Amino acid sequence: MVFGKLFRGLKKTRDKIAGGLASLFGLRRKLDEDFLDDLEELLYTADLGPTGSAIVEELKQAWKRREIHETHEVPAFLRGKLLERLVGCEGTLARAATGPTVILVVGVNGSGKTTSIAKLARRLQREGHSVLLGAGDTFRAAAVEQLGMWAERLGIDIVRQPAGADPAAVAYDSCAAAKARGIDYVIIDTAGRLHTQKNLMEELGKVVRVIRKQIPDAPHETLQILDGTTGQNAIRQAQEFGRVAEVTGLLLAKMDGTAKGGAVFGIREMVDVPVKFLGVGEQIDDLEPFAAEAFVDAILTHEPEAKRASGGA
Ligand SMILES: Nc1nc2c(ncn2[C@@H]2O[C@H](COP(=O)(O)OP(=O)(O)OP(=O)(O)O)[C@@H](O)[C@H]2O)c(=O)[nH]1
Ligand SMILES: [Mg+2]
Repeated sequence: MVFGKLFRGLKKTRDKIAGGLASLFGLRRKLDEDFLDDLEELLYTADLGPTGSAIVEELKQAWKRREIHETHEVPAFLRGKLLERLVGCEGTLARAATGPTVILVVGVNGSGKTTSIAKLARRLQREGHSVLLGAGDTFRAAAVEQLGMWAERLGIDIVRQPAGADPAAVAYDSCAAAKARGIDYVIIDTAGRLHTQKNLMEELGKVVRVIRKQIPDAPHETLQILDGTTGQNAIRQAQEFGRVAEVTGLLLAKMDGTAKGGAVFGIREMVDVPVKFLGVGEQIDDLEPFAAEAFVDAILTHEPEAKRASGGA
């Protein structure tokens, strides 16, 4: 088990889940209906939603079939059931067969799009890839500036136009520049929008169409950035967005700022798009590719245990 950035970033969720479980086990050593009720309530408050109830029901059946007898067997059972639900979620990005890979980044206002783009760019850069950013949020001058600042800090190319320009034109130019310069990844920012804003959703459709004029099989990824602090509400946001845009992956930002990290399970269950990355802080390196085991361990490992395992630091 690794106690790195992800582990630190998920502290609030872990305090809720692992901390809650520890006190539950301290309180009740006997596995009975009361324990199961308390466990269900705990998982509910940790924002696991229907997933929590479903797992407790499975636990109840296992207990009735006498496969499980005591509370100390519960953590391993939970771990297995939680992992089962994350099958298919992994931190890998699609890659173009040849030429630039295009990643289009979408989401509602303030979800963490621009910051996450900078983090992704940094990650790809560290893996040895060349990256170009497209400042497709032409809605506000400040948005172009924000991306420009990150590009400068990272020393990577950015394609931009003055505020008010057509975002599709920026996307088109970005893809053209990436092809001409032999760039590996193009990441295109977009203005925040709600799925209900018909014109803005159509604008997104246009962005995709012009990207395809340059690179026919692009965008290779359309990443929707979700604000992790919204917990279960992120489910609806992803479902609704997914109905109007071809989202291929989810990035949950601001996971460090919430105890509602359990929402990942509901998202996985209710949205047919894999969680690919987690944002765990405001710094450039605070991005973690999603890994089911690391995630489950980071929310289930009670802190004193973690300290023992990591040498008491
Ligand atoms: N703590 C924390 N803050 C984050 C994370 N990701 C983004 N933020 C913060 O969230 C705020 C909004 O981030 P932006 O990247 O500007 O969000 P956006 O979706 O581009 O916003 P708009 O362009 O206005 O729609 C900023 O203050 C970021 O620093 C994260 O993983 N953790
Ligand atoms: Mg932005």
